[in-house]
Amino acid sequence: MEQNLAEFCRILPKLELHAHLNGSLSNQTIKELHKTSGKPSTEDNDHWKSWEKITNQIEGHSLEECFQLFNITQSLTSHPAAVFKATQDVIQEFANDGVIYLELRSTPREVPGVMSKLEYIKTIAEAILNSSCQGILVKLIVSLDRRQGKQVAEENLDLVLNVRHQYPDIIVGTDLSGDPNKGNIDDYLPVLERARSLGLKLAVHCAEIPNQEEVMKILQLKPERLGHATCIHPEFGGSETLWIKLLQWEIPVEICLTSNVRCKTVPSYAAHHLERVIASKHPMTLATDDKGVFNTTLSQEYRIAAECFSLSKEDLYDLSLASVEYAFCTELEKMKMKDMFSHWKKRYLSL
Ligand code: 6MZ
Repeated sequence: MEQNLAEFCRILPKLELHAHLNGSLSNQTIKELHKTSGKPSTEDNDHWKSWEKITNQIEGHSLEECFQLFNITQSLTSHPAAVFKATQDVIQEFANDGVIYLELRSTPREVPGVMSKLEYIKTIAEAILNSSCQGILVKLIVSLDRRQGKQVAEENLDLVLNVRHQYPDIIVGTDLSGDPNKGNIDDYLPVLERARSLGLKLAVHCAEIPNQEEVMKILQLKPERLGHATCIHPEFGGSETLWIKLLQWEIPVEICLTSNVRCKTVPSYAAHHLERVIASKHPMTLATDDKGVFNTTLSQEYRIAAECFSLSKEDLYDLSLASVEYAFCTELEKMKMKDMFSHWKKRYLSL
């Protein structure tokens, strides 16, 4: 059964390990949330206009502009019903794109008088638990925002620890994210260590922009996964020492091609650090980061990787299958996914 590349990438079972909830909202979800938001329409319209204008810019935008876009979607997921709907819509959209395993991440957020941080996290977990979407397993990673300071990070971790026992199969890890130009990594290393000591897996945004000292500290933490890992190789603003450490410690990297190109942290797809990662056979997974903001899908990321780095369909299959090892789920869940991959291979890839 021969498919064209785009269709092959869509039906290929895939794992999405790096997706921020509020960056992943589709235009459809945003429109629907708008309609029911009940906010003064002028404010809503302004948000909507700048959203459409910026996400449609093919040539991309700066990291700073990206971070303004998150404020727009976050203004719509400002009460529990909207958070619930947003979560379920995102799950459905990933499933429609052939994603069989999704780790959604989101930063606890409160809206005074409307929603506490605890309600925010619980609402996402409930939306996952009650999703009627078939064929996709979903987990939650709670993000710590590097713009918010160490006290908020500690408070957010306490919150996670309080609520985790209610959702032991869903809340699996912690992420450090947020504008890489802001914050000091030293403030967050102790809280990440504490999260790990209490059984949470760590996914840490790393080297989205050059910062050799910070990157070394994150590598030394040895998180389970690194987000982006852009400026680690010496040709990408890192250094030989950092690159060697990354390879030596075999920390899997979450590669977000379109996100990096559109935020201009890499010059183009062809000049993306994925080439170095592939050449070194370093563990990695492809991810969307913010599929709404960057107007992409996971299957599109697979297709772009195949076209830019001459990957065959077998390579794409192997790449997707390898992601199972890096997922924050149980060994039994991994076994079931591997089983499902081998059935799929027999059907679609047997030569
Ligand atoms: C760093 C990012 C990011 O948490 O409200 N976020 N952090 N680098 C990126 N690369 C572009 N993309 C998204 O989702 C939005 C939040 O995710 C983080 C930012 O903190 C952003 O505010 P949630 O669901």
